Amino acid sequence: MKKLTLLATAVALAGLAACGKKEEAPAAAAPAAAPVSEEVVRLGHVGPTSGAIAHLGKDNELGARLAIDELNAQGLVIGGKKIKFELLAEDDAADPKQGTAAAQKLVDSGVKGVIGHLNSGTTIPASKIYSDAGIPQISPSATNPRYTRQGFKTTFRVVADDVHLGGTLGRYAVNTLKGKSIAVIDDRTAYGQGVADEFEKGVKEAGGNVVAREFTHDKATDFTAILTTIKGKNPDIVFYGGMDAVAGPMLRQMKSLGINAKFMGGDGICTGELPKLAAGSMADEQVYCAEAGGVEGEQKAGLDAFKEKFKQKFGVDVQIYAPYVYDATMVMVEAMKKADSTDPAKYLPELAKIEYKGVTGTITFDEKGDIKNGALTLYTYKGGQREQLAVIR
Ligand code: ABU
Repeated sequence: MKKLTLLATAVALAGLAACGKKEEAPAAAAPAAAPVSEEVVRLGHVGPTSGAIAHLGKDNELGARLAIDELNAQGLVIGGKKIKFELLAEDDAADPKQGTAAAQKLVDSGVKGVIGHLNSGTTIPASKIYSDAGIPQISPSATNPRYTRQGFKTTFRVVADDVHLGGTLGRYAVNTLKGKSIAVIDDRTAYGQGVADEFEKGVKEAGGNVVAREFTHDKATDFTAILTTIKGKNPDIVFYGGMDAVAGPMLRQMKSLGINAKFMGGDGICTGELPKLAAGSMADEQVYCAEAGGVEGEQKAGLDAFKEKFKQKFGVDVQIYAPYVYDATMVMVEAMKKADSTDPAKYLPELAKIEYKGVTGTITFDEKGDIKNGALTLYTYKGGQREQLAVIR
């Protein structure tokens, strides 16, 4: 508006000057409009791009890169400035200490928002740093409920939490898979232990029987002792709360010990990589897991198109949460557009009340910052491929 007023004034002055001349001179050319200045807006992404689940951290990071590339191609003008987004991608190696160091580095670099982290164990401690700095954070994959229950105004999550995920899987184990005796293992991380606890509650709620509860850790490779104990209880289902990098070798060792139980897990094992990590030890329809989101009907076509676009651009398949990272980035920028500002204090209120139709469905947040009406997608594996069973709300 200011620019238009200046332009009109300049044209009017040129007109007045022309009136004062005795001889008709050719009309002066209108001054060129001042170029829109450019603002570089830094957005952070954090995930484990090194270590045992680097394939998942890279999957997430590529989701952010795709969103940033598309946003930059749009040539957005926010607050009167042409915006160029710059992605600052940090590796937290799924380690809580590295997670807080990465968070501090991003805050010090002046990011206007953060997408991440991937793991609950890194996302929760990092969230205090972002909250203290007033920087909005959207986790695309951390499912521990504690993350959004700390009273921070800056924390958001675009996936369902472990209460929903673990509880649903627990009831599914009893009601649908007809599990009579169920063993539960977790990796003692914020995610693994939390989702296993919720699974156990779901099993008990449905009248099922948990015959063993064991634990390992997120870097373990040998499960002989706990699997031997579990074998002695003869379970028909083994649930593992943890990530695919541990679940794969666990499945191999279950097979070599002759444990033929079904194997269940949350979103941490529900990846494209699991069959490779299990190295041929997964029978068809032996493994059941759930992604903490999902779409059906017409929306499914949008998600499928995203996966195709992702493969075209990066030459790899989506592992699990890249579409959620993409949407989280788009949602954050949508809030900036609505506020006409990239200032976190100004766009945060818009983010809290956003309604955005993304490739993973409609994103709106409740008062804690959790996605409203979050979905789960149940999967099994056949022929080494993830196969969708159902989307549940
Ligand atoms: N939600 C599974 C993987 C990430 C996490 O919550 O730790």
